[in-house]
Amino acid sequence: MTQFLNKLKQDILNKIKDANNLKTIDEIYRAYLGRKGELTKVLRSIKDMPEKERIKTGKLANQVKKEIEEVINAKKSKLQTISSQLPDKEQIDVTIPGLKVPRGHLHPITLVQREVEEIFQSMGFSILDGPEVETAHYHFDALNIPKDHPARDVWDTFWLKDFDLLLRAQTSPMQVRYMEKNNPPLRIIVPGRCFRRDATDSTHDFQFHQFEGLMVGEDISTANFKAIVEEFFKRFFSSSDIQTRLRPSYFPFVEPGFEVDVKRKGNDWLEIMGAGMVHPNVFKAVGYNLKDWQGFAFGAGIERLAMIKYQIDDIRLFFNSDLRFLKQF
Ligand code: FA5
Repeated sequence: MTQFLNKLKQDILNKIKDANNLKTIDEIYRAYLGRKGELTKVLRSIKDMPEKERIKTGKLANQVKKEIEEVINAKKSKLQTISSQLPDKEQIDVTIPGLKVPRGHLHPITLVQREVEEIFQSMGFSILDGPEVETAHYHFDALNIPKDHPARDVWDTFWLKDFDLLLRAQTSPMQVRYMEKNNPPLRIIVPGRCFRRDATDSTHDFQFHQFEGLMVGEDISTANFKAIVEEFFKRFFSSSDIQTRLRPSYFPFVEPGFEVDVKRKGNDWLEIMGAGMVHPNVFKAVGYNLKDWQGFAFGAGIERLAMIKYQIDDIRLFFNSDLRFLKQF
């Protein structure tokens, strides 16, 4: 019996040593020290043994039981400490794939603006940025729109109360700012945001983007303007049979003035830009000698270009942040 008990003790100790979770420890306890456990059975049988045997085996069996209980308790508390430091949900599974951070992408208006810039850059134009808040001088007076001129009403927009400042309704003031500081020959493009008190509809918003174009030299003519915008449309729409038309129009800062329309899929025309030959009064305002220089200017709507290119029938889709729309670009 002594031999049997020593062997049993060794087996139990080995199992406890190998156990690496609380559930296994409980199973070991039940298997040996539970009500029907192996060691419990031995302890129960002691009372029926002959006296000599009973004393010897009883002493050993109780020692084994005490020792096993101590080792089990020690192991249990060790495992409890480990598991409290590492709760189940934080256990690391190195096989789980990493979390994907969804990447955004450029807004369609930014994409179109960059495309416009690239095309004009390849034709020798420089790209400039201008202020979104303008003075009345650059926005009106220097553009041949004096205070009492009815054309002020068209661009009379959001004023900053008590200051002579307004949110620009067009990118044209940058013509003046640039020519004041630079002499011809020059070719520039100025993309940027504009603001108007226009009622919104499918082709008008109160906030939109334009790009201003300006080319001045000794003999820059309407023919040059036509050639450059037609080349631009051809490249922008990747098509040589895009239909455009030039209509006479009026802007105080050009003479003569035009508007350029592009034919849409549904066969109607959409106005894309205002344009014309720079008015002598604008050259005067920036200090150019009228006899030396002539040139053309234009202001085109970036949303309108994007609408034709991507067949979008409502301009308001660009800024209502609907991801179903934006994800298509
Ligand atoms: C102008 O703003 C002139 N500064 C253009 C110009 C520049 C003429 C240089 C001559 C020389 P207009 O108001 O037509 O013109 O606007 C030009 C373009 O901006 C329009 O053809 C259209 O494409 C776009 N646009 C104007 N208003 C809005 C609006 N509310 N929403 C969206 N696009 C608009």
